[in-house]
Amino acid sequence: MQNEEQIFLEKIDQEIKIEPRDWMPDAYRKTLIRQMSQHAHSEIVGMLPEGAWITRAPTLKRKAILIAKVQDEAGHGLYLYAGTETLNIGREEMIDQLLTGKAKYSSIFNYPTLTWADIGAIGWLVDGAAIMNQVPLCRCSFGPYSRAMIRICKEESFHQRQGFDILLTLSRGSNAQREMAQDAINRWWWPSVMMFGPNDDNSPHSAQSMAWKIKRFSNDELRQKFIDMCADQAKVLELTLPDKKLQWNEKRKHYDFGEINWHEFWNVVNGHGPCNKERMAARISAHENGAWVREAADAHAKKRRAREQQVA
Ligand code: BYC
Repeated sequence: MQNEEQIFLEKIDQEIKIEPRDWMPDAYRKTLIRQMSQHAHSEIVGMLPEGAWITRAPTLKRKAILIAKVQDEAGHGLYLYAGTETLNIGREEMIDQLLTGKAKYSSIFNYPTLTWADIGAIGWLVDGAAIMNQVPLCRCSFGPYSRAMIRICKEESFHQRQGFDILLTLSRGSNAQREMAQDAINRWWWPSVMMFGPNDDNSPHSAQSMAWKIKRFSNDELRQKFIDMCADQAKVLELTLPDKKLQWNEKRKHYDFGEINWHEFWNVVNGHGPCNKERMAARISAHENGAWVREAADAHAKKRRAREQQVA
């Protein structure tokens, strides 16, 4: 084994972070670029379904909270793009990969937000799933990713609390509000369970990513933790999860659950979900309408560089 590779593996073994200037195998770099950029894209596309409710939030307080949450997601996208850039890929290339459909973003953001209760369900379930997946990423072997995740997770836990609070308020409200909350949970439950990705047997990247300590738990391990957490929290909400097979298994000390519809999952991942086209069209339009901002920022940077050169 080459010396550089040996040093890299020893660092992984001893939980020493890999930093951008350290030697790393090309496949490690590529895996991180893939996962981190897809994660960044998910944060940015994830602003769309919730952003649609900013103008329709039921109170001023709920509106202010939702605006803050959506802004947090923009911030998460930016830390993650900046972290990915340390791996030697430019922001423009990453954005191009998203807009041309070469890079993925999370399947969950291809579902519509039909009622205000969906904002509660997204906060409770989608942010809940995100936290379950992302807290272990704070211990990821790549320094910039792990550090970005520490801040992101702090904000995500506030997001989950606000979602739970919306659902609790609706659940304790009128019959119509309670029904709206239940309907949102019915629609968001299975897509949230799918967010963790394919079963371990069908996850081509998991084994290597776990060996490199990028991922700390497998897709199925995280999915099980999420289901266990939600099954208990649903009791507090006095609402139900739409799975007749959901049942505590005393032997496994986990909840058993029903079959996941993998056909639906892959259909959404491959671009045929209810909102894939709408989401991409919104991002393409935002990118085109933002061209003048990029041009102005470039012109400003060029002017500043020229001034600095004159002074030097
Ligand atoms: N959607 O071998 P696998 C958030 C793809 S939360 C679409 O298991 P890996 C937010 C996968 O990319 C959401 N595609 O892959 C929350 C791969 O395809 P490629 C974002 C999926 O990478 C609230 C193929 O299936 N979070 O941001 O080891 C508000 C095989 O999968 C999905 C993250 O990205 C999916 N659900 O594991 C706002 C967390 N699942 O790349 C925002 C970081 C799998 O070969 N990412 N695929 O073409 C991860 O932890 C991992 O990348 C995954 C997948 C667990 C998602």
